[in-house]
Amino acid sequence: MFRIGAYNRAVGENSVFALPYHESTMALLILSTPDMFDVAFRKWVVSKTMEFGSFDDVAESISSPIQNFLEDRLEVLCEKLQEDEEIFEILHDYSMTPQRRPKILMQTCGHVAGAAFYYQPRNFQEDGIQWPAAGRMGPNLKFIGLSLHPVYGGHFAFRSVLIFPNVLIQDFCEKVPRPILTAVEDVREALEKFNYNWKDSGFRDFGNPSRRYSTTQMEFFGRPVSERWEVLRPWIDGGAKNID
Ligand code: B12
Repeated sequence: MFRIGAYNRAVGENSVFALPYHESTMALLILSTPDMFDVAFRKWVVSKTMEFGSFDDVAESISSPIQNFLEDRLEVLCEKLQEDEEIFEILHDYSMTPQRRPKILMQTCGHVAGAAFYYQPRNFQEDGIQWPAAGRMGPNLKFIGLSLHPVYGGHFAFRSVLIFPNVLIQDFCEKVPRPILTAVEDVREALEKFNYNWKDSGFRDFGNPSRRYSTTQMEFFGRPVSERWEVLRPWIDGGAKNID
């Protein structure tokens, strides 16, 4: 939980990312943990296969399975809030403005809420050394920061933020996030793995997480979107024995 004012102060009150709410407005950040995929999403894939008749039919009809699954799950929550006549706005990690700018910066939210420590490259530079080295990222890609969670390391994702414009929590004090890595070299290594080798999920293990993604989940998120459905086929074809 955090106040919009705390987020706006971090991104810069006059920045394009500042959100237009009273500074004491309550916001709730939703993260997904390893079980989101390995338990809940798996059940959803099985039920969709039964509904559509075959795995191939589901794969053909649903192009963004994780997004679709999360929308189904959040719909239940939103209906409940609407029943209670609560006014709220929901922003997702993938919510973009018409100019294709993220509507909300999830890593900043995570840090401000005290949920996950956000390691930003600019804080780990050294005088006289050019780090990160120029020219290693693909076209139009920036060397970006990484958030690490005290329990999950990098085995989690930010999903959504619920904003309640009528709920003002003036006296609330956000939690301070726990630093996960102490040595600057470890931070640089984690950031390099996240930016140069994210497909192998190695960055997720920094901070010694006690809960981790399954191999299926790591493979799924390491693949291009068009190849992801295929990773899930064993869930249906092989039954329970193919679940790790
Ligand atoms: C754009 C984006 C991409 C793009 C571009 C990535 C790139 N390398 O250029 C694409 C689509 C390619 C991409 C790919 C991936 N992404 Co991505 N991506 C994003 C997205 C939507 C926005 C990031 C962004 O543009 N930020 C804008 C810049 C300006 O923000 P910033 O640098 O933090 O600057 C702000 C802060 O510095 C703040 N600030 C200033 N001072 C201070 C002080 C403090 C204390 C604080 C807290 C803040 C603060 O103010 C600045 C703004 O004014 C976020 C989701 C989201 N909505 O946030 C996910 C996100 C960063 N991606 C994520 C991931 C996991 C990935 C992938 C690994 C996907 C995958 N398959 O699993 C890959 C590869 C990552 C990589 N290293 O490139 C995760 C990272 C999770 C984590 N643990 O940190 C995020 C958060 C999504 C999520 N659902 O969790 N991604």
